[in-house]
Amino acid sequence: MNPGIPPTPQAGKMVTPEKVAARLRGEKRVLAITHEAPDGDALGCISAFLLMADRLGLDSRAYVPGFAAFPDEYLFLPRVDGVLRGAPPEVDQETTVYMLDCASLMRSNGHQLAEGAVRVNIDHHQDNPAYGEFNLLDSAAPSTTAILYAVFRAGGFPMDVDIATALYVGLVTDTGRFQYSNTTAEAHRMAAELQNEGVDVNAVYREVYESTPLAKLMLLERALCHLEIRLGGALVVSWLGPDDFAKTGAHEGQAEGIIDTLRRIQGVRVAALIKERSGPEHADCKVSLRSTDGSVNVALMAGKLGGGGHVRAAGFNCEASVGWLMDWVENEVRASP
Ligand SMILES: [Mn+2]
Repeated sequence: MNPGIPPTPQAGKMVTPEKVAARLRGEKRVLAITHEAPDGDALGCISAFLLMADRLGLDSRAYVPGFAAFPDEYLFLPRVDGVLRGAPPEVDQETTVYMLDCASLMRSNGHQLAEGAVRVNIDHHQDNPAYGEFNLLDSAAPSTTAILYAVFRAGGFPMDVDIATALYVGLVTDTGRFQYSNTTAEAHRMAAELQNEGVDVNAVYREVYESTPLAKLMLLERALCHLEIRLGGALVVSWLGPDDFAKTGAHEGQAEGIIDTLRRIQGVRVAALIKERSGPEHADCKVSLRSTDGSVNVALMAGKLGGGGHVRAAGFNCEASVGWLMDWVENEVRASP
């Protein structure tokens, strides 16, 4: 069998927050996993999960694929500094794996885990194929931390200010500071409840949105220089190459958020950012897609090249040139209704 190609996931059992809470309470060892190139929701989940595991007296670890540094704005979250990187860790029979915010097994290396590992899949991506043995999926949830919060509440688990803050970081970032279309009344209620637990909203704002390293802004400048407007303004596409990272001193994680600047441009329906990565072993591109009004389903687009995500935010990796990918995205957007 080719180890690079995962077996087709069989849809597993759907479970409730109460079921997951009961299971969690009875665990001995847990391993939390989130997707490569983690965002605020992914790292908020990891931090909140590990902190809660401590409070429940569980032996816990966390793993994120890849070696690229995490975005600076989330490094203040407790426990993210101890996350395992690189190849997936060994998992014994007594360990349950909690997959958090992972739309697919591929993007989280979950398919490389030891045979027989029990996976609890907790996620809000609408294209999640329920690959876990147990699945708690809610595509209406504004963030995966919101689902985790439902689990903690269902179990009557003790909250504290650090756990609440980690959950809040996932919520505030995945809702675009409570401005995206996934910002439900429930999202505001959760924010209010977390604030009652002691979350310092302004302190989180300063950590996440006002602690930008200069190198990151210089990377944005480069992305704006490479920007191309296509399809009469409906598509904005830009790219960053190894040179851009070298000249600014920025690392890959610092490209997060650039796509959100591109999508702000008047008249844009789809924004795309292509990051060209060249390593000693392989060169590939990481493509991020955003749909501003939801009229173009970028999750469907990303799915055609092995990626996935949400209707308005998706991505994929591809071994193709920047020029080819720009044209491919243009053709896809032109062909969509
Ligand atoms: Mn998320």
